[in-house]
Amino acid sequence: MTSTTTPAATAGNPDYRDAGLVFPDSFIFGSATASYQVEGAFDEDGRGPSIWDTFSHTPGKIWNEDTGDVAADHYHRLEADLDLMSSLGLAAYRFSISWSRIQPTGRGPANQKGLDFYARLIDGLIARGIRPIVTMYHWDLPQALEDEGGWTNRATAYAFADYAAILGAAFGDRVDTWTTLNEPWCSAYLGYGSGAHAPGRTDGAAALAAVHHLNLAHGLAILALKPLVTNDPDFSITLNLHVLRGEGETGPEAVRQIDALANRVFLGPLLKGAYPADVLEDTKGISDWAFVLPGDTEIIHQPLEVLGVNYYSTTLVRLWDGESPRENADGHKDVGASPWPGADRVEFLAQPGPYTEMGWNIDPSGLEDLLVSLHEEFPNQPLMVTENGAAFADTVVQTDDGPRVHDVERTDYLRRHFTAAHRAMARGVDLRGYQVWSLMDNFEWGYGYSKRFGIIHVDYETLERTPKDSARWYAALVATRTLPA
Ligand code: IFM
Repeated sequence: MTSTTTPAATAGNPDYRDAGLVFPDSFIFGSATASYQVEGAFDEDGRGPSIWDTFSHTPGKIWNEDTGDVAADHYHRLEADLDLMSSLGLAAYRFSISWSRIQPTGRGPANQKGLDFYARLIDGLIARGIRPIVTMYHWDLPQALEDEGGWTNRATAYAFADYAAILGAAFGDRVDTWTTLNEPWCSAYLGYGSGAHAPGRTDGAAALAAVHHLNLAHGLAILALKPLVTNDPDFSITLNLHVLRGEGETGPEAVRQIDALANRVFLGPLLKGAYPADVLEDTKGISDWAFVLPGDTEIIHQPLEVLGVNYYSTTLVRLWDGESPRENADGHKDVGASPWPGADRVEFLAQPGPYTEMGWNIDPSGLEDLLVSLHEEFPNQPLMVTENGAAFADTVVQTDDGPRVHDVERTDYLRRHFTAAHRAMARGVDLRGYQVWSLMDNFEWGYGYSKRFGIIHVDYETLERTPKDSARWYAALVATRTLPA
């Protein structure tokens, strides 16, 4: 998305700590999680294995050999977690549905116990006045479908549409927002390109096929859902668009290449009904894109009531000169192959701090830039921040008021990013809401339980929940709609 030739260009107050900003009454404050990251109960009530069960149980793939078998045990602690959301005053909860809880092998009849769990969740939210924002797919593909080729197989997109129809028939009267996919960039390029994520394949051509089949799955799912819903929901998809900064003379060309692979390969078919010509050209040595069949881009190009945007940090790139030691701050050398098919000359540069515990630079100007540039390119497209938050090393301290987590850095991170969002709205962006990542500490994929993103602390021994100071700060923001000092 947005590109500049100087890193971290910030207009106005570079601190992004404006106080007293007021969000409109209609603004939807919420928080987000994902099924494999929080639910646990991996083999209960008929749930089938997903690619993340297989991957996390493969030695060497996850920090400390952690798995999502128990995770935050949300499956068994649903009522208490719903009460916690209510105590924070959340207007929305963004969660994902585990496909293999609904269809254990990704095909065939619905597993009633899986549907029952999500019915309890959705009804529990509605009873508390919290909008259900459903993500239908947050990376946990049923393993049986991966055994048939996963997202490299066109049939997976059609299986996803069948799954969408099951969800539509079960919950199509009461879901507020249907989000088809979360961050298909990660599913395609980390899952099939770099191998850092499940299913762990390292094949650039497979990653590009996965991109297309994920896009196709999105369109097919909306077409399957629409006739089944009886309320008036929003249809959506969530993308982790890359905010790109270019360094030096070759910056603009490096930005173009990564923008094509990371952003426009999704935005093009989704919002314009066509793949960008340059991405096909840049990757022609890897794939002929013969998997795009006539009519596919029309299927993908469905109206979206809201586009979900996940933002954490910025990316700084230039082209490698072929001689100097090569920089690679996006870390893909650590995991083997590149997640960027066809962009072999792009170098990912370290950026100025401060950083979160993930090593990601903190730059709220990137969120403002991203929202404004999306608005400029797609002026009639409403947006929602569907994820933003930060991992920091938290400690629980005992106080006279009971256990507390004084997560000053996370609170400051959120405050600065809410300021950025508000500034974007002041510049005309139609931003409908903001879902903080994450409601509670959880399984952070390859990092296992070593990174804590929650505004609620989870003790992984006792599974006890402790709202952090950031949760108290957020509750005050939600209650007053005004950014506290
Ligand atoms: O935890 C993830 C989430 O599953 C997808 N978006 C980024 C988060 C932090 O890495």
